[in-house]
Amino acid sequence: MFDYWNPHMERMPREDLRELQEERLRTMVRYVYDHSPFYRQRFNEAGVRPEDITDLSDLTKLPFTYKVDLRNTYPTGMFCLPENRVVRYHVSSGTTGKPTVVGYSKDDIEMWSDSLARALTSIGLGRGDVVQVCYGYGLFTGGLGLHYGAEKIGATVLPTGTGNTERQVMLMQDLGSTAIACTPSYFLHIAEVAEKMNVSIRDDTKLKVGVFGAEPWSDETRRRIEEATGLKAYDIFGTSEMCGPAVTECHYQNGIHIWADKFLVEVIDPDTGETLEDGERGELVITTLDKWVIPLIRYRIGDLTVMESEPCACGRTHPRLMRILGRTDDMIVVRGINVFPSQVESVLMKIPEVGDHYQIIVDRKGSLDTMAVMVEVTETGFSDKIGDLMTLGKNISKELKGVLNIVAQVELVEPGTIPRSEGKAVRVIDKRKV
Ligand code: DLL
Repeated sequence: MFDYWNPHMERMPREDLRELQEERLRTMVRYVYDHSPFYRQRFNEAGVRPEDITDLSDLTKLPFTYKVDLRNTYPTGMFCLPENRVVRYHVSSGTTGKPTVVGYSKDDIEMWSDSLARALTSIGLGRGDVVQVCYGYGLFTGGLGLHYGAEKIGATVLPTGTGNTERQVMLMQDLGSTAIACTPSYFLHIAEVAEKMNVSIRDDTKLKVGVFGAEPWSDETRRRIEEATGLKAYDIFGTSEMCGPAVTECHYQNGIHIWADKFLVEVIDPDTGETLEDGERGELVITTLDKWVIPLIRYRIGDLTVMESEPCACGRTHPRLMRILGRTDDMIVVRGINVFPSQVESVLMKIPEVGDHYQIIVDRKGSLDTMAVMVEVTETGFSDKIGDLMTLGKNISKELKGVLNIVAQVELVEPGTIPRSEGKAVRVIDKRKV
């Protein structure tokens, strides 16, 4: 049941993988130098020439690239192939400034689908599965990415996209979806709507696998989803710049397998740029080894993670990313203390009376930052005994203080109060920025 899509590549001995990476890196560095005025200028400024890069130890000679480079060269200034070789565009919105445009050649789409074919196979999907894709279709990479990956492995795709949640539940039942792909926050909403429709995901549908990502989520949320619905909930990661959703955990759920023949990953200290060791938390940097319209060279994705290079129990030899904590720019700084929404989520989801939805509101009173956490309480937890709720509020505040070392004002609200999302959930409202 848990097969390999490409056993030769997925189980390749580390030494051979390294050689393959080196060969591909040399080719890629020469390619971008010859095809992109942007990269040529960057390399020239850093005083590095393609022939200086012979093996992986030379990687750090190459300059970093950043999201702002894509913005500054909007729309197609970083493309290495002419536009008539581009078969698709995706555009990521971003909250400020110009969006980023990613172009794909036929080979780029093939590389992306192949990456997902390996990933989806590793979580037991294949022919006979019905994969309901409820990521957004369109400029966002989630919908079309999963769509092509699932078709490649011979599964049946149900391309419902986002929204119209009652109809999602009806089609899930009527067409027998066995897997669902969406943001974890949207899945929580779908489960809630199903319950209101008297549909039990566990008993009244064939769903067995969730492919959840595009936003940070915690192991505690995973546990809740699995316990409430009987699904196996897998983490999927990707960014529009690397292609889109591309890599997942395998059925051991022990880190995201990042295909080393396609993506060369480093984890660095975000402040100094120094390469970190396995097990150390830092910023993810990606060099693409098989992508031709917009190759990335030492691209600072901005997400914080921890890398593990030991082969996984499943036999795959590629490095693993041990959960993505969030982007450095998702981090909120409250009174000088760094807080990631995913840390708040981990604390909250351990408390049984707390529902699945929360929101963090940061503000400034005078010169002092304040942080409030709006927390939905479960139907059963929401007793009308004021005393119980006060105790719960105090407990949550104490737990948050213990982990984050910050005093947060906890506001308990009734189930259904916090707006639900169909895509990436809005976890933080930072009123200091308004
Ligand atoms: O979110 C691509 C995607 C679609 C991934 C569907 C997974 C599933 P962007 O919109 O460019 O692309 O956003 C990428 O989202 O840098 C992370 O900060 C965050 N992110 C994506 N997956 C995860 C995850 C898509 N599994 C940004 N855990 C990334 C935590 C994630 N954060």
